[in-house]
Amino acid sequence: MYPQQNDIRNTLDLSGLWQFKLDPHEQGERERWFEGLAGTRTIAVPASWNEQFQDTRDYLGTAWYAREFYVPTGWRDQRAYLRVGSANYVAQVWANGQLAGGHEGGHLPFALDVTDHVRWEEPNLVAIQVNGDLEPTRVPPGNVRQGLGGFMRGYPNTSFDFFPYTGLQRPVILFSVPQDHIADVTAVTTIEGRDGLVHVTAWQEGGALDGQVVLAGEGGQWAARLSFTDGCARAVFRVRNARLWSPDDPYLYRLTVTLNDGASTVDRYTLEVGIRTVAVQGDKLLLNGQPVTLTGFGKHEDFPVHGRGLNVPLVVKDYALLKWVGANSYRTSHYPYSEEAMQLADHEGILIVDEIPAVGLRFDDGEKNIEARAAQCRRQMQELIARDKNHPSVIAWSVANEPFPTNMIRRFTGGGGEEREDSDAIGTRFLEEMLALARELDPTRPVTLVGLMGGPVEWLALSDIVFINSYYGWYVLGGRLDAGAEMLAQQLDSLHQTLGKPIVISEFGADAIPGIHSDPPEMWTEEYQVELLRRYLDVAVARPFVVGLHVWNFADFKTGQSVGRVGGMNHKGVFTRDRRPKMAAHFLRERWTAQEATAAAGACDPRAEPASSTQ
Ligand code: GCB
Repeated sequence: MYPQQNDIRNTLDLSGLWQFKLDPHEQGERERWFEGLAGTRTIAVPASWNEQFQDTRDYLGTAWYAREFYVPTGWRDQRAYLRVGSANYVAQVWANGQLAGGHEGGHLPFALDVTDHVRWEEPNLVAIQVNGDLEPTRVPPGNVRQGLGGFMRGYPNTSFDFFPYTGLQRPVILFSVPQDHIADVTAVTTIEGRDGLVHVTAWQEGGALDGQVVLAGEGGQWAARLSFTDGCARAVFRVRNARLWSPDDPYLYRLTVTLNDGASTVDRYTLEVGIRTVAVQGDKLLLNGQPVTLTGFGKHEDFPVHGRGLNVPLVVKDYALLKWVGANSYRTSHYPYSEEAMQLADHEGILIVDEIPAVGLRFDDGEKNIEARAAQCRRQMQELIARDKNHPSVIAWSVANEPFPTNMIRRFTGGGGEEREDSDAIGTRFLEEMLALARELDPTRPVTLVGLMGGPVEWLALSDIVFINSYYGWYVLGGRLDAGAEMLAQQLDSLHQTLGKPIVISEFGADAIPGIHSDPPEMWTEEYQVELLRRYLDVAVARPFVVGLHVWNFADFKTGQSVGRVGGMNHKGVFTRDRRPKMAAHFLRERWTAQEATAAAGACDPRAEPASSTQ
């Protein structure tokens, strides 16, 4: 659970300046650096380490962070936890020289019980060892053996198209809870007629206390007793004429769970709850029983200097720009984003497709590697759903981005890619397993995998909603916008005919270097980017089964260096990296905000070209 400061619980944010030291020869543990770091420099946390110094840009190996802090005396009777929001990729934590635990996986929080290590009335030392090496067994993978002898390979050698930022990228927080405490709360909402039902499950740890749950918001306040059996208790509230959560009205009720020992309140935790449902029906995506069309982007957590580090003002700015451009949604491509981003999405009514870092997966490098990645994907899926299950903004889980069929190159080059290979069958099992796990952990949301253009239809068929990345007019049929649009239309129609499910075009776009222009449009110009987006929007609008369009990308973002990435950047953003609009942003705004106007007027398809614009 996200740490909370209230009258009982405490938090101490350790963001700020830390000591930092690279450990390229892996000598730190042997030399007991966890007892104190010598010869350090000072670094900011949270932030990726790569751009804070010139010599750390491409360094992904082991490094150490350390800092001292006091624990408030008032916490003496409570349990204390150290919580790391994100350490990319693997971390070990020492408290006062004692190993407290570790974590693998770069974008999800972990909390370690440090109660027994705390020193009262004197400084405490925390040391965190982080390693961000790219390895085939990690998720996402890197340094994967590839054909072509390294020809045209990028640097660093990722299996994904974004810079492998490394370090303590989200806040490190010390928090305390009472000995007997609320361990978890789940709120699931359903709708019956005009009523909203809020189904609450609470878990307590340590005690056999009684509890109470109170829901408050428009229409009143509702309370129920929680009696725990085996640490678990349930309650259901019926909210008459509920004010439903939606992008137009992201209304949140407040749900407070308390534990008491008869005389006093022992623990308290408060959640914000949006009453809403998500469902797939035939080829429609429904929010609160009504068809919804996703407009938006694939994004990245990316900005100069702090890299992938949490930057709350940037989260706020990005959501303001999403609204400005008329977007209602985005995908957390290609890893879970900060908890603050999820909270703000709840407040602002942004619909989120929440993705684990399973990008660049292949199924042809041996059972050992494949199983290591599968284990990691399972863990990340469990941790992600545990973290984000209560956010009304999260409308779907994505278990992978562009898993790669072995015969892909042959599929592209027309060399008979239709025959199936063993590794495709391994891929099918892998993806089936991940989707089944997500469905089991959360039966209330649709699940998807994001397919590679031209990838196996049998993989797309496994999803509840078909997500497909599509680069006609760019990687395929580059320079040929009309031919690209024709291919897109054919592919969509054939997928719809075969699968009969709603389709989201989850990536499409063109790189555009800001300020480069041409008429007629040519690749890499702002005009070409606009014209490609226009064609995709036009093809989609004629197909009601296309329930979402996510442009790639919201903003330009940093990648490794390669021949396809000018200045080490992917320039498919409709905003520049510093959030200035390109022509494409203005174009989308014209299309997507006109959609609101026509929708409000009760007109036909809201995604249609506004009457005033010229073609
Ligand atoms: C994709 C990937 C994304 C890349 C994008 C591109 O299909 O999912 O991570 O950045 O293409 O621009 O090549």
